[in-house]
Amino acid sequence: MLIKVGNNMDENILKNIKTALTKGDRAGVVKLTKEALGKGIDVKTILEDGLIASMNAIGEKFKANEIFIPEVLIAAKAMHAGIAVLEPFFAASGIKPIGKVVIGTVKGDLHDIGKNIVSMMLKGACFEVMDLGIDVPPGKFAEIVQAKGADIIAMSSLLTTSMGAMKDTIKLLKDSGVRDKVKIIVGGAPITQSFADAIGADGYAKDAATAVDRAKELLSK
Ligand code: B1M
Repeated sequence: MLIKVGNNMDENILKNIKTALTKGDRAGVVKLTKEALGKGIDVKTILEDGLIASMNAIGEKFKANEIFIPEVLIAAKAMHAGIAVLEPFFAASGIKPIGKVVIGTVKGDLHDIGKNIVSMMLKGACFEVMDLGIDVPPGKFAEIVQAKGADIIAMSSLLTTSMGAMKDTIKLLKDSGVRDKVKIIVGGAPITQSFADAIGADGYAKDAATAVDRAKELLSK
């Protein structure tokens, strides 16, 4: 029943998905994703060559300052709508998440717009994401790693006053004996590579697209 993209009509649908996603046309992405399924294009191809390829292109444009936060957010929402159409078929297609990320804005900090973009882009790149929300105490990160396991902890901070909570979290993970079980990525406006190095994080990302790249790099190590 499943076929690979092999003809112009199929390629056109994937191209149209890309155009719709780039425009942030949520209804269009949903319609075209359903159409692609209806034409028998396999779920993995729609996901990888349609939705993920489009989101990667958005990430590159964002990094190059060709588009900005609002466009990324709108595209990410359209991407989610497309993924929601495919989700019921994932298990049958053998698509597995490429890794599990536990994300949160650290203790004392209520800013979540950037964190949510990072979260959405990670989901778009096929990571399983557990979002702990805002004002997340160090103990919560440690508890989740111990109880549920994770490949990556991703911490966001927007305030100079909350940056220290990242260091506290890493210390608690060490004290709890789980530091070596996870990779840690940090980011947010006041965070720098040298701060990340100083607190012993494994990676720093200046924006959401780079966070996806870092997460992939860390998993491949
Ligand atoms: Co706040 N705030 N705020 N605020 N706020 C800032 C951050 C501030 C720079 C404004 C200023 O003074 N110029 C300043 C911080 C100064 C500092 O410490 N250096 C500030 C302050 C002081 C405060 C309060 C203390 C104000 C007060 O009450 N006196 C207070 C603190 C509350 C608290 O958190 N405890 C406060 C409150 C708020 C609101 C609630 C009103 C609101 C937040 C709403 C929300 O998030 N739901 C708010 C907002 C909106 C802002 C500004 C205007 C915008 C932040 C934002 O969402 N940017 C901000 C000023 C500014 O940036 N112009 C400001 C857009 C977002 C997409 O960018 O979050 O940087 P950003 O995320 C980027 C990257 O940083 C990166 O990727 C994202 C996308 O590419 N990134 C990661 C983020 N997390 C990452 C994690 C990663 C990797 C990359 O890996 C894990």
